[in-house]
Amino acid sequence: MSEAVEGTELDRALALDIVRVTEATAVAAAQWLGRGDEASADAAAAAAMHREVARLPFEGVVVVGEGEEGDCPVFYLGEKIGAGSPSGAALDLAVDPIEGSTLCAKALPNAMSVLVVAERGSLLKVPPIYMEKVAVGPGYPEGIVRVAATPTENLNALAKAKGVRVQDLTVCVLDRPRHGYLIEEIRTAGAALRLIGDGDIAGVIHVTNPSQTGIDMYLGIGGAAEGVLAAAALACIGGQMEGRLVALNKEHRAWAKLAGITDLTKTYGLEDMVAGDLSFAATGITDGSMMAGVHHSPTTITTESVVMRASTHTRRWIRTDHADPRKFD
Ligand code: VTB
Repeated sequence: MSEAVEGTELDRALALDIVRVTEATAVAAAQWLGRGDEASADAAAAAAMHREVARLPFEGVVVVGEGEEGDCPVFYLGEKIGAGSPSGAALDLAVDPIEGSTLCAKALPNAMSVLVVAERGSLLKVPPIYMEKVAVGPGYPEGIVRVAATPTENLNALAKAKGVRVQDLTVCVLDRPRHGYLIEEIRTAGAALRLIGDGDIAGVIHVTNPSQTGIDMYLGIGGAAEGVLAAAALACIGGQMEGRLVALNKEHRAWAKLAGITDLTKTYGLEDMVAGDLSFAATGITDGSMMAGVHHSPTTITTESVVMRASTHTRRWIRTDHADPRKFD
């Protein structure tokens, strides 16, 4: 990662500011917890995040957002947002007001609010399509897993590097019909599976700490936006990841073209997805293995967040008692 980041706009402006944003977003989302209404939860969270980001002292450009201009009211790709800065510094923004809307609507674990701010031009711009992903934690030889390799090849390589049997490895995969072949191959190879309903940013982050999470590898096809956000987290924590965009239909191909993606077979390494300094913030909406969710008492709302920085690998865990819940009204 770049070293000339001390004193940059990114350095000065942000760590706590961006946590305030994800906190307010999580609190807004939590009002819809367990209501079975993903759309209202998403709209409330996006509006809260938009309101808070608009107050920050930078000019941000949305590069990973909610969709194309005209398709979504806020956080469309290319939207400029922020209160501006005297130096005119511009930053890339990648947002996911609710990672795991279904988890929020069903009050299931691991829904969280995510915001990444990065040096201008450093984040891969992805259309709202899919990405095939493979990720492992830090400490392994470079290139140990590849998106072009078979799941069995990746498992064998990881087992060898870790000095264990494939049977001792656990792979996290989104539980989707499209992953039937993948699930079968992983089981045949002998590894265990952690099947998750949603939330593949958390799934990828879990590979960075296998002794605690029990997850050694992330595999499969999830959102492309979530892929870049997960890559941003790994840039802060360490670990390896590759991604390849997946267009399932004509509309996806058109979106990819609009985003300037000409080669859908290209493999993106971590540094193709996140090329400069960045800060990553996430706040739990529902209780999860990384953070607690939003909790209410009669006088206080409590949130738990993490904010991390790529250039320094600093990770701060922040528990906040919001003493005046009315400010979220
Ligand atoms: C995943 C998951 C997200 O989208 O990226 C998924 O991690 C991919 O899309 O939480 P499908 O649901 O179509 O499989 C989310 O569920 C967010 O919508």
